Amino acid sequence: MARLPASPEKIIHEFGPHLNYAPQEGYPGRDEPDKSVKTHCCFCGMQCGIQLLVKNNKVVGFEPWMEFPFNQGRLCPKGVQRYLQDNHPDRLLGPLERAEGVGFKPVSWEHAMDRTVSEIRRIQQTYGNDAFSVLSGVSLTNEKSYLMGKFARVALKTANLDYNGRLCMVSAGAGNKKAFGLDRTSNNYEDLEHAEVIIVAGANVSETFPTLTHWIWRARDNGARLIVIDPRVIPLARTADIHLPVKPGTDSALYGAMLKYLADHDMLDHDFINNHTTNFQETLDAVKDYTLEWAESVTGIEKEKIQQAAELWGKAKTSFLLHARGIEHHSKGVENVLGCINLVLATGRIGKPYCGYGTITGQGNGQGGREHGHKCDQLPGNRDITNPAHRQYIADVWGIPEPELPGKGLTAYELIEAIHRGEVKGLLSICFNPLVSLPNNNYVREALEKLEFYVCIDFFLNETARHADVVLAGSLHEEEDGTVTTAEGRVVRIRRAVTPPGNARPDTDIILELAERLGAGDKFRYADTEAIFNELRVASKGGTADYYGITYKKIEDNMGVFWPCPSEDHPGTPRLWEDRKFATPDGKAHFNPVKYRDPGEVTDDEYPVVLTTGRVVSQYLSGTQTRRIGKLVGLIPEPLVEIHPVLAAQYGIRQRELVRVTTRRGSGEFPANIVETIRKDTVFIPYHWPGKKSANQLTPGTLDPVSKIPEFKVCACKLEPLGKISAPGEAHAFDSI
Ligand SMILES: Nc1nc2c(c(=O)[nH]1)N[C@H]1C(S)=C(S)[C@@H](COP(=O)(O)OP(=O)(O)OC[C@H]3O[C@@H](n4cnc5c(=O)[nH]c(N)nc54)[C@H](O)[C@@H]3O)O[C@H]1N2
Ligand SMILES: Nc1nc2c(c(=O)[nH]1)N[C@H]1C(S)=C(S)[C@@H](COP(=O)(O)OP(=O)(O)OC[C@H]3O[C@@H](n4cnc5c(=O)[nH]c(N)nc54)[C@H](O)[C@@H]3O)O[C@H]1N2
Ligand code: SF4
Ligand SMILES: [Mo]
Repeated sequence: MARLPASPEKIIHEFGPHLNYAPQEGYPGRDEPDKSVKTHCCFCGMQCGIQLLVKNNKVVGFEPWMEFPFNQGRLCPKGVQRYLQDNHPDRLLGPLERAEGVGFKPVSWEHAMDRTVSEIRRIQQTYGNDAFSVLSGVSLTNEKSYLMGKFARVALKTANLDYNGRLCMVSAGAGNKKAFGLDRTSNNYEDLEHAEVIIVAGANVSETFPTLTHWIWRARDNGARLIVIDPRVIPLARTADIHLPVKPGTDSALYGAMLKYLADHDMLDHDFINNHTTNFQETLDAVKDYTLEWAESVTGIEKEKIQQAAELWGKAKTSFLLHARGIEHHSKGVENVLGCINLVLATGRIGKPYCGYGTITGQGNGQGGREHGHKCDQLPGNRDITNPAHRQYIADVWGIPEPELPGKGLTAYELIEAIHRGEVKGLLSICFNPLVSLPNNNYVREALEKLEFYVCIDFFLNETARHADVVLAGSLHEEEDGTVTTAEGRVVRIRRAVTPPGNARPDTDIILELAERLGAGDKFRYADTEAIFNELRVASKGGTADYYGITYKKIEDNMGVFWPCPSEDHPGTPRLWEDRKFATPDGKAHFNPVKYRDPGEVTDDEYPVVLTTGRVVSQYLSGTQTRRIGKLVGLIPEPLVEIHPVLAAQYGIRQRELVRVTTRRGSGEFPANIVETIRKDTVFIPYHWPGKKSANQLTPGTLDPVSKIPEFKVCACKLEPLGKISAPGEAHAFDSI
């Protein structure tokens, strides 16, 4: 069969909307689907609208959902293949239990639940409640995210609950809260369209948020100037007006120097700074020595380019600054974010038409999932678990005495460290694959082996689940109703298209039954998913992430509602801060001083090359879902190490030669991809693969002191050519774990 073109627009135009449904050679007699269900893609934070085609309780294809305002039918290569997960032969069809000699054996739900609950009880009675921990994830809907927070605090009574957003949005969240008192992008993406200047910092939009590229192209068509800040000439940078190839780990020096330049050349919005912000002078003082020459010496970017970027940004009337993990996955992640926010506040261009700022949320429900309380320091509505008034409010909603509500627990990587030290003995994970996604994963593996009991809820046996004692077969995105919140802050409806196959069960049913068996059933009785959402609405009421006025009906009627939405007659808030009242206690936006400091690990004679890690367009996160879809595997079958020709020549590395990349944590072998699109001192490896192909064998467990995000984006490595040319796809993606 002919290979399909990668461009989704091309697919739709050339093949028509019935692409996956149209009878094809070799599949005669495929007839009309029973129904088409309007829902959203299960992958990234764009949450593109899609219609799933269902036949005999199976998803058999898709059609674009043209009316959904954000993507208007457009989908990326992952979006058009996502439906292939449903009937995948690896799908878990019932609970499993570890069995000596055979790996796992199927068991009944009764047995799996009994064993799980008795192990939880044993561990908590022996070592205390906090010795049993939970790791959750934000591919889960708002309802399930909320439920996991309540389940951990009310049914398990443990403080030790955290989530995979800890690897993702927490630096941005902490920075946004410091500056604005609230954690959401300021404007919806339609405001990109008429922005005069757009900065994209550490975000490979074309590969990681492909459908967002459309809004940037719309702006370009309208004459927008584009500044891309990335150590690589990413696809978006090819046509940028200015590309700043920053040395990984040095962004805050760049933003500091740009701020000083704006101040020195009086390109500031004095009225906005004086009336609506605090801390400007202290922030400026912090960068008083940050000349363009100094910034060039730290970041490796020519000073003329920094000056051009500052001039463009300083003189614009409208603008949008977007960033993602490239600046956030650092031990200075929060400082980098604040450096960007300082540039936005200095020019007052926020919360006005075509003037916006925001982090681009990564995971499908990365936005909603970071608001409703499955973070170790957070209660629903983005409330603070250490704030007595916030605790009392949530304890009342949950019907428990406030002192029974556990306090702040450990963050995700700290939890792994506590397991490694033997302090935490049990783990329940859902929607998280830490063995592939956490840094220094040889250390993570050692920790997993020390657990006395580990239970995992997933629909595939991911790499971490292979270390579990019990695996509970849960549900895919399209197997439960619910809501998610897109990267823009728009709360949308996920509609159930099919029910779980075989003996698999909806995640919600599994969590509710565990709560029942743990003796907390009276706090966990809901008629349906909407009832969970209605409780979440009340729990979020009055918090900064206020969903109280959002109902399922309102979402249906409007194709989504933007939070905050405090009352049922409130239309929702696509653009924040139009009234210039920020969510901080004093109502002002806060500048924050940022001094440059080195990353956690710098290069030296032994480890002379910078290593950074990230993504490719065809794979998603730890790859559990996308490494199972043939066409996506076909696009990029294995991770390649990107090396500049000059660096390759220095080591005598040839194209596709296997290269051993070694850091202080470990080493892996990757075929070389020699490209001119990367800095000469830096190599890049995508992280979606396990085992010997895992980038996270190499990355350090250094954390940002505030957000506790790991420093995935910079460490020091050495390179060694192995003399063997590897044919494309030869190194198998599923080798040992
Ligand atoms: N195809 C695909 N799309 C995805 C995902 C996926 O796994 N695959 N995951 C989703 C999720 S959860 C997330 S978080 C997002 C992530 O989206 P992005 O943040 O766009 O993705 P990354 O590839 O991790 O990193 C982005 C860029 O940061 C650059 N970078 C590295 N170090 C630095 C630095 O020090 N400074 C600067 N300025 N840039 C640097 C890298 O070269 C890279 O191009 O993508 C979402 N979308
Ligand atoms: N080196 C390096 N490491 C990184 C990054 C990087 O840039 N570089 N990026 C980091 C980032 S930004 C992120 S977000 C993390 C992501 O890391 P993870 O969260 O560990 O990655 P996922 O692949 O999403 O793992 C989620 C698991 O949840 C399952 N799942 C998905 N949806 C559902 C559901 O609805 N119900 C249930 N029960 N299970 C579900 C999937 O099958 C999968 O096994 O990785 C981080 N790790
Ligand atoms: S851009 Fe994101 S949400 Fe849209 S189709 Fe691609 S992976 Fe899915
Ligand atoms: Mo992420």
